Amino acid sequence: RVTVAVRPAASAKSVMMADVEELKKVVGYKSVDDYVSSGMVVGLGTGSTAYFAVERLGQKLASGELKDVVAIPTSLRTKEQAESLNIPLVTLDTHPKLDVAIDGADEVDPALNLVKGRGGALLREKMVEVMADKFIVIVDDSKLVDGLGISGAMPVEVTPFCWEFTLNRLKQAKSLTGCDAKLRMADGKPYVTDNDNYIVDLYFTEPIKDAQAAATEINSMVGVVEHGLFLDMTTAVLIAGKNGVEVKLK
Ligand code: ABF
Repeated sequence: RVTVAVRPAASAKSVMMADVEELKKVVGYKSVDDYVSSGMVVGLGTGSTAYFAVERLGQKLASGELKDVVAIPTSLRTKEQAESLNIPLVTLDTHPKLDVAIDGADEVDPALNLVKGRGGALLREKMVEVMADKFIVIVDDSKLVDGLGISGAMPVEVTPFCWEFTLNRLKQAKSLTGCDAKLRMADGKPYVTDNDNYIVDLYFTEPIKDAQAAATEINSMVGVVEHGLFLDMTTAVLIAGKNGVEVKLK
């Protein structure tokens, strides 16, 4: 009797997931290959796409292809990944200027403005990325949107103190008409960021009309720490799709 082991056919979803992972890896690796040189100070983003940029940097330092690079992580989980790869880490305190920062995004609009923060790391990401001479965004093509705020949450990091007061002010904001606001939860409790703050996620039924006005109004609220609109910051977006990588320059 011969038993033939039959490998279960990969489901369409698992094939698709594998494809997306491959796309993330392609742009993650390319961002380091194209934009990181020896001697640079590099900002390391957070998320499953930025994960591959960190992996590539670790490889090139280990092989000696890159030398004398120091990096600033944008989250505790990126810090842990970088430490596991022996990437030398510094902070903004000693290195307030960076040559390049590389990070993922949740949404990219035609003007290369971004929504970021669904991974919960928006405050440290924005602090690091505004100080970089070049900010390189790495995405698969599912992140491209016609207008910001339509594919999911637009995160706002808020102080835990009177978070509900701040949530209600966000709901009533003139520039955020029609938005719903929800406290981000994890395991039945409020999600807590690396900075011990909470996140209020804003949800829109149509694209944010004036992202700059929205950013200004959100920033004017004292209980708000930071928000996920990354405007006029992008230098280049590397977009991985089935036909390869497209590079969009600001
Ligand atoms: C991080 O990357 C977050 O700002 C953003 O939410 C996330 C996107 O994650 P992924 O690359 O896993 O889609 O920068």
